[in-house]
This record gives sequence, structure tokens and C-alpha cells, in this order.
Amino acid sequence: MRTTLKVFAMVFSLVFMAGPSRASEKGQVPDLVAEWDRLWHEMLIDITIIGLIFALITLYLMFKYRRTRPDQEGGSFKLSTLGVMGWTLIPAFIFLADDIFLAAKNFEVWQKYRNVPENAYVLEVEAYMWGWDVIYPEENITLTNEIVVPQGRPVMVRLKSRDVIHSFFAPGLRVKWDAVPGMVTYLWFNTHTRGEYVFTCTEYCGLLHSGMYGKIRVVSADEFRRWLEDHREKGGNI
Ligand SMILES: [Cu+2]
Repeated sequence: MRTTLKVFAMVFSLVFMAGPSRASEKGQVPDLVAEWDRLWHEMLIDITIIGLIFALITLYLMFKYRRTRPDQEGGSFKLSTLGVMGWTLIPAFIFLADDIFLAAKNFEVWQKYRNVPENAYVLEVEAYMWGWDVIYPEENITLTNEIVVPQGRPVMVRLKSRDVIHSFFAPGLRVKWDAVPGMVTYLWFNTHTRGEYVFTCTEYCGLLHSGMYGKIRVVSADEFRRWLEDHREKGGNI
């Protein structure tokens, strides 16, 4: 019992109280997109297999015990108590076991999401009705609705909000987190592939919520250096 409590307390503190610890596994930067997709596919496969098995059994039983005469009423097959328990508990156990298995896998991936890699490039994003300011704290650069980052380097985003709750969502990078007024929250993402990614607000925040989106441009390290030099003097979007 005490061990159970200890484990519970540990899990609780890890999930709800962990700050942005900047640790990485043996210097390895996890690939969040791959991790997320793996978990998602695993879940799809599991629920498809379990769903199919359950559906087939149900169909078989429906067919086997169907009404064969129009005047036939309530002639159901009687199960023993043990039979009832078996038919109830075994499917429930299968579901639960898979849920717990997926939850454990999810927890592993979650840890990677909440542990920012050491070498992350840090940005500040401030949400407001209805747009995003992107601040490069070490440069004199503020962008609006645009994020430019170097390829191959993880990026940490410190999220703030000027007014109401917004939510930063970049589906292509598999990240999403709320920007809450009075708080600094965070997320991080990988930049393995060059290209453009959409980010958008996913917390309804008023009339022009649907127009609150921007793009993330992942450019080569060289291009990023040149871009920084260009923008240092100009200070923002050009
Ligand atoms: Cu918003």
C-alpha cells in the first residue's frame, strides 16, 4: 500500500509539477513527430483489432440467437453466473489492459515533450487577440505571425498571453500548448525537415480567433544566420 502511494505521488509530481527541466537522454534529442506518430498508430491498430474482434463476436451472437419465428419472444440463452462474469470481465480486462499499456507508452512520450533538450534555441511567443508576437530574446527581433528557426536544432518556445487563454498548435510538428495570461508556459519541437509549417490558435478566443494563425519557416543553419543578420537592424518582419 505504501509503495503504491509512493508510486502515485511520484507519478503525480512528475505529471503536474515538473517544470521545464532541461535534460536530454544521453544527449540524444528525441524525434517528437516520430514518437507521436508511433503512439498514434499503435493506438489505431489496437482499437481496430479489439474493435473487430468484439464486432465479430457480437455479430456471431446476434446471428446465432436471432429470432427464428415471428411469435418467438424472450427465449434467450441462459448463462451461468460464472459465464456472465466471464463475458463481462474478460472483455473489460482486455480493454483496460490495453488502456494501461497505451497510457504507459504515452507517459514515456510525455516525458520527452516536457524535457527540453539542452541545446534548444529559445524563443518567446506572446499571444493576443488576435495574433502572435514572436520575440528573439537575444536579438533585437520581433516578428508577427511568423517564426523562423534553423534546421536541425530543437526549438523551445516560451508562451505568454496578453489577454485571454490561447493555444499554440503546430500540427505538422505535433505540438500544442496553452498560452495563459499571467503564466509562462512552454513547449519544444524538432526541426528535422526544412519547410513551412502552420501554427494556429486552438482555444476559441473571440471574434477573429479563426484568423489567428501564422507560419513556421524552418531554414538551413546558414540561411538562419544570414536571416538573423538581416533582421537585427530592422527589428522585425520585412
Ligand atoms: Cu487565440
